[in-house]
Amino acid sequence: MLDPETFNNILLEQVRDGVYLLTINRPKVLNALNAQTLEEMNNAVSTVTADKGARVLLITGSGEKAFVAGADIAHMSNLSPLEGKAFAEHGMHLFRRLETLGIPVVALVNGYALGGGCELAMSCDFILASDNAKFGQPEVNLGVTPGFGGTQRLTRLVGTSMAMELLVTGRNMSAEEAMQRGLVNHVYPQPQLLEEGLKLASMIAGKSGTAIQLTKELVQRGQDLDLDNACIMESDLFGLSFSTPDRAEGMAAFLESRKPNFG
Ligand code: CO8
Repeated sequence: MLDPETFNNILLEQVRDGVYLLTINRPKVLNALNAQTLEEMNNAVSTVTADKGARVLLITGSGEKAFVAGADIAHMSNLSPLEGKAFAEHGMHLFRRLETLGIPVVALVNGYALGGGCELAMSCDFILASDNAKFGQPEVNLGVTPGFGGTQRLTRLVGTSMAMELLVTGRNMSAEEAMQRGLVNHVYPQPQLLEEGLKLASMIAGKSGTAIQLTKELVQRGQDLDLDNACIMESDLFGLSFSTPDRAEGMAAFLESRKPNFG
């Protein structure tokens, strides 16, 4: 556990070599995100970034009921329009940071992922869910729009018409439906979710960190480019990967019929 004194609303642990687990820890309000929680998450991301041995960041919620049930409605109910905009920008900045972090970020969605919770999960590289997870953007019920990227990321993930249905009805999706629609990669029984997440994280942590970093950059940046330019970028970073110690180790290991040790 890292500096437990520093955080009130989250926990950050290095659970295995190179594998960090960030737990949003406000179970009494179903892990709702207020400004302090966003700030603590931002600081946690800085801690992880500063560790050159970090390989994977897992994000989950405390308890068995919720990942994150949204932005904190009590907090938002007192905000002026400009404060609301600043709060949205705070979340946007953090979520974009997760999306562009040099290591994979995996959401372990262990219950409700609504509003800002669904938006947080969608800003991770991919989502593993427990069988009791529920996803939705219920902001229409509160008289506001999504504000942490929900209209944009949901549309990119499930397509315009399905995103519109979900956004204008505010209905929840089960974990199974979310998987069918491409939002979730795998669904596990609730008690197995963390263990499955750790297993996957350990597998990723054994691969080449530099290759993963460049791959993530290609996938993230390539989405906003036309195919010609995206493929040029891929050739460039492929070439760049030849300058790394991981390339020397990975190819030598193959030729010597042994497992690579990427350190
Ligand atoms: N914010 C604050 N408190 C919450 C939230 C939340 N999002 N969700 C739940 N809580 C609290 C409840 O008020 C309750 O507190 P208390 O025990 O003091 O009454 C406690 O958590 C337990 O919740 P419930 O009793 O309601 O539990 P249920 O099992 O009956 O229901 C639900 C669970 C269905 C998840 C229900 O709590 C619910 O509908 N929550 C709100 C979901 C929601 O609308 N989320 C979207 C919020 S808006 C948003 O996220 C916008 C993001 C962009 C922000 C942009 C910034 C401007």
